[in-house]
Amino acid sequence: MRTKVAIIGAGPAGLLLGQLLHTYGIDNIILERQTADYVLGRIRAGVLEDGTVSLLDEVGAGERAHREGLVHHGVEIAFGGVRHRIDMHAATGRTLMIYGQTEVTRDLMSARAAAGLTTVYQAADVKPHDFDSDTPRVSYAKDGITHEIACDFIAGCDGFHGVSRASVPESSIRTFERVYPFGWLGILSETPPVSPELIYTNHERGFSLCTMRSTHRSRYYLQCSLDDDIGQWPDDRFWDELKRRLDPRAVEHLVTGPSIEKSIAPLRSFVAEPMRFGRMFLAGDAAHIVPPTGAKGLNLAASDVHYLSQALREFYAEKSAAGIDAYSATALARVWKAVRFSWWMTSMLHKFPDTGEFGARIQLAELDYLVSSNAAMTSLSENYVGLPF
Ligand code: FAS
Ligand code: PHB
Repeated sequence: MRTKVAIIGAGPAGLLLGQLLHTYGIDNIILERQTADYVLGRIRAGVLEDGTVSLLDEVGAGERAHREGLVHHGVEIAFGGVRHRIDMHAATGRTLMIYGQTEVTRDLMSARAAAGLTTVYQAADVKPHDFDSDTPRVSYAKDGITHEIACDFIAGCDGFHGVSRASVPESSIRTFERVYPFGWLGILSETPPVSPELIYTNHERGFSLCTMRSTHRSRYYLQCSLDDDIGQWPDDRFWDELKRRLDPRAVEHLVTGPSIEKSIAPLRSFVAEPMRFGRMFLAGDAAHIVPPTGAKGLNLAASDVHYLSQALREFYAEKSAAGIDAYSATALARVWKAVRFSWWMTSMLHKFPDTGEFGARIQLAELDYLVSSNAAMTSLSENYVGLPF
């Protein structure tokens, strides 16, 4: 089998890249380790930057997002029992869309199927080969038979635990990492959101986030210990702890109900440099991870594949390698700004056991300055709505 671009991973990065390349007339195949249902079953991001929505529009997969997504003009930051609104639209003229990653993935899968493009699900033992030559290839096993795909390029869109980055010789890659001393315990419930916009709360018991997927489906997060096990968090305990961290008005409006999903995610900042190795490119979580506090993970995957698809378009249309040569530096420039912002939001809003009372006071000073300075709120807004591609 032969294709122009072999994409490893059918998460948002791989699927969006596949559709962008198809739009530009560049043949591609996606190899995915799991089943489509498994991929759809992972509950993850909820906030789309307008740049991400524009890419969905560009590939003809944005219609349902515009119909069902919620357009938000700001968020609230709470501390000391008081909520403060950050009017991001007033500060930037831009908006956010609340539309779950699961739905983005579903829409991209539908668009791909409608275009008759090949996605091999349950592809086992996927391996990139010879990506430091002009004749890269990818092998995989399906139903006990080993297959090989000859290609011009390989796109490693296989997430943090994927095979692509792991296939790069250690001497050719540098990684930068910070692991946070806590996790996020997330719950999904068929209950109306506690407030029309997101509420990020800094509390002495720990961080909490009130978000949503629609006007009848809410998502809540609690900062939790890395030692916590999901079995220790029955729904009642989750709701009781959330109420202890929320401001009085939020507690009054909170509607609780049975969880339809509950999971604990560790938090880390991670960047691999470079993001290109000969004929193989990394994009999305395969190259970087951010703590979800800044709502950047999915949106960074989108900007990576925007840059990569433009570079490949230029290569095939104009026989120029300028774009693919510049891909890593271009993508990393935006990645590191989002890593910084996500680290800053996480540092400001979470309880850090090792920074003590002094650290807690510094956080409150940062928060107090933020909500009393238009310049500070504009800076937060610019980063949250998404820096330019
Ligand atoms: P993904 O991990 O989504 O997709 C990679 C795909 O590659 C997967 O389908 C995987 O099965 C496949 N794969 C892996 N190894 C393979 C192999 N060897 N062969 C073939 N296929 C392989 N971001 C936010 O903005 N907000 C959030 O609230 C948020 N919450 C998150 C919660 C969790 C638990 C996690 C893990 C991430 C969260 N993120 C969040 C970040 C998340 O949304 C990612 O940024 C986003 O999924 C990135 O998309 P991809 O790069 O496509 O990686
Ligand atoms: C979500 O809706 O899941 C969400 C929103 C904002 C974040 C993280 C997660 O910062």
